[in-house]
Amino acid sequence: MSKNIALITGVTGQDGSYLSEFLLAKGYEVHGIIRRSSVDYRERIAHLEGTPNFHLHYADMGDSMSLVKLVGKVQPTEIYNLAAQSHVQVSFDAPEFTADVDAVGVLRILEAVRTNHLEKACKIYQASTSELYGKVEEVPQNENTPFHPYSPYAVAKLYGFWIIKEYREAYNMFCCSGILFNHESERRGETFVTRKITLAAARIAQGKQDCLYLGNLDSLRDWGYAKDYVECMWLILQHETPEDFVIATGVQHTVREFASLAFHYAGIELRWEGQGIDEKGIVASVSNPSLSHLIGKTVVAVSEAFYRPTDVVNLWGDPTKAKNKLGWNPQTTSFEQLVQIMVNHDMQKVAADHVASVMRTNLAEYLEKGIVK
Ligand code: NAP
Ligand code: F7E
Repeated sequence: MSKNIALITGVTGQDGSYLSEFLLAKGYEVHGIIRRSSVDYRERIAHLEGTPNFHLHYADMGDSMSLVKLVGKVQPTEIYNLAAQSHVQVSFDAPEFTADVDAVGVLRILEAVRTNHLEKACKIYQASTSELYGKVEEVPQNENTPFHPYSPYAVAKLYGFWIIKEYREAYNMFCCSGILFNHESERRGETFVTRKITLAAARIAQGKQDCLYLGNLDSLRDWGYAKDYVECMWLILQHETPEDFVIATGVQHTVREFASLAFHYAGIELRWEGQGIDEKGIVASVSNPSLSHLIGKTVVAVSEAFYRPTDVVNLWGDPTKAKNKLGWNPQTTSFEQLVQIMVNHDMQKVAADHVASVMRTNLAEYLEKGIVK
């Protein structure tokens, strides 16, 4: 039997790290694309480095030649194109870079496969997004809902979606898009709203932060667990025909609800007062007497800095097709479990960071006093 060889772009990201674990456990040879950085950015995959079937290569989504050479060298049977400038708000500040990586980057991958004559040998998964629905035209959204992208990120991803479809039809390639709704985890980037909230709740509960500043609290999202979603990426490529799928939980919550629950798991009950820019989350009660000094304090406030020029405010996915055709269970991890996993992780992380910083301070003092040489 021929070997399964996966090439993952975006391997250092949230999804890339979970997908690598998933494919390695299935016996795949996994190759990942990394790019050079002046700081260590491989935290999410550090535990996989040294694993015999796990290989990293330098390349860049903006560098066609590097992609052509790498695809030729690795001869993948499946490519998972996860690399992207994935932050919607950042795409307003760096729209051209976002378009180059998130739109033209998809074309570069497709052409790298064609240049190496692997059209029939290699399947391609494209990391598409619910952001395509943007200024939504119906709720909930399914595979037939019209697109209305509402940010430079979404417009770039729309190109990626259509170029995948075009190559499928023009060259008969097995390439598909997973239209994934927001999926989060303890590995989520710290500037996305969920992780920003869970880290802040942990810091506030441990006296390391006074207040969390957020943008639009009314925004609605369909949040799932990233670990559950990478299975779907694989299932999409194992389906007998190349098709696009919506991947979502089918359950919707506001940013405010996410924050209330995250603070709850950190031992703090919030009450909300005021409207719009003046809205505040105030501590109503605490589960532990050691936190009683927080009662009556404002721990969440709104800042215009986190409003977007255009914001997508009503995402709600209908995963019926993925459920029926792929046999995927959208409810593996509930919203409550997801928030709890993230808060528990960040409570431990903040405590560990504190211990490490005390140790660093002590070490500096000991070095100064000559106790440690
Ligand atoms: P992420 O954590 O931001 O990871 C993005 C990955 O892309 C990182 O590995 C990053 O590398 C890499 N990358 C960025 N620019 C690159 C370039 N020029 N060349 C090579 N690699 C580059 O994103 P994620 O949450 O895992 O999401 C994975 C994919 O799914 C993305 O395409 C995202 O747009 C899409 N998506 C995500 C969600 C979600 O809710 N998470 C939902 C729908 C779609 P560095 O580590 O070097 O920066
Ligand atoms: O924002 C609102 C914000 O940045 C969610 C990416 O993975 O999912 C992600 O994009 C909502 C928005 O994710 C803050 O305005 C309020 O309405 O966590 P986010 P996103 O924009 O939905 C999609 C599916 C992707 O494809 C993307 O790659 O929360 N919000 N206050 C805030 N958002 C942030 N980041 N920070 C705030 O302070």
